[in-house]
Amino acid sequence: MTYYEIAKSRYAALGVDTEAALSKLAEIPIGIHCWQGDDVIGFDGAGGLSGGIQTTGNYPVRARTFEELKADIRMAFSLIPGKKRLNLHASYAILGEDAGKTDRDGYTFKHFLPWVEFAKELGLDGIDFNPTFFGHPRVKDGLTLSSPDEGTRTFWVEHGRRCMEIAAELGKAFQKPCLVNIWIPDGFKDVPADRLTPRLRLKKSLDEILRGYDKEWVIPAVESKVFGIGVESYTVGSNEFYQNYAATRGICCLLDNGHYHPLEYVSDKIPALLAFYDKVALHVTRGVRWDSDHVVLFEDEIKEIAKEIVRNDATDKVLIGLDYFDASINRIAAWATGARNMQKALLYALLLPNGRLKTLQDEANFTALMTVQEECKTLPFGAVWEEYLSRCGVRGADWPDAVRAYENTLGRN
Ligand code: RNT
Ligand code: ZN
Repeated sequence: MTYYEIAKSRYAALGVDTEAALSKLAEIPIGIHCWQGDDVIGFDGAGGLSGGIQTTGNYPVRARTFEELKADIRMAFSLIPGKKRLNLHASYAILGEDAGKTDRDGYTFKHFLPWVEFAKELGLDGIDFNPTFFGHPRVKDGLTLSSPDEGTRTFWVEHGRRCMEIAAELGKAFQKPCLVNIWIPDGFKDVPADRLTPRLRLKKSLDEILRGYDKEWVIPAVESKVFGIGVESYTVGSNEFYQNYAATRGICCLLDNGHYHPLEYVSDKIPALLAFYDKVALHVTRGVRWDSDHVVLFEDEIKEIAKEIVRNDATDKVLIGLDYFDASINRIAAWATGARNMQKALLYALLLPNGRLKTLQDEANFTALMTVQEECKTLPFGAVWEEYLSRCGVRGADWPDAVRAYENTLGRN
């Protein structure tokens, strides 16, 4: 018997079908963020990061051009099993002859066509999209959609509207709806005098962005945040603001697990939102003491998040995307580690006797609920994971060797 066959029978004894788990896993798309490859810098030359998000580290060989980023994505994706989507920020526009002439309020689908071609070449499931409301000179006094300066506010509204149009085309190009996530950096470092008016302006701006969007191909989402570096005292787009906004406008909430107080868990928020929303979007990250965007590891909270997706039968309701950026290590290894861990967590959840565990809870058999869950932790999960990688044609534990070999061929610095 092979390692996998032994595992299969071990799981079968618990009533878990490993084959069903493997087929299900292969169907769950993961949105992989383009911005891990270049420290969230982008191509539109608008400037470095600003507004409460920060990349730390200066590991060499980051991708500096479209060609370099494509090569790195190709390499990273070859190490990631399963169904993949590419998550793009508007700042990765390929402006060509429009460079220096067209600003973010003038971007159109043509500036993203080279990305569509690339995603098709890689056989991806689709592209998700994000307006980029940061790292740009038109961010005025730290504000965008909530700015009291009407010229600034309308510039960013127009950017948002353009992005909705681009997203509709992206959706059509892949015949899969495109998730458009709105995150803005707006907030104040110190105690504000007025917490309401900026929120009213944000509400108005969002309404303007959402006016007449293509409901068939675009899934709009709003992402809240508790605080950012330099924006510690007040965040315009807070959790309560966006949850109410999304609920009243029939759009989606995006939960980033780095964006809450350390003892608030996104795994618990997923089922709370599933009770009211048809779809919930995620940014899976790992915050170390703050929203530090460390690489996702195979740790408890990511397992818990995956369990909430799987056992609530919500694999087509929860839109999974990754959002981390570590510039202190090889960026391809960062991409591959986090994306593989998301897949691992989903497989781990798919291999639990979820029906039986729910029954134990309903029967108030809390002793068995605890002991069965504990026993599951030492089942031969690794054998099923390795089987998955080999069926997907993706390298196993020696994958970092491939990254090192690739890195040695680059000669970028
Ligand atoms: C920032 C948000 C946001 C960004 C990306 C680049 O705190 O998490 O989602 O990380 O859009
Ligand atoms: Zn995020």
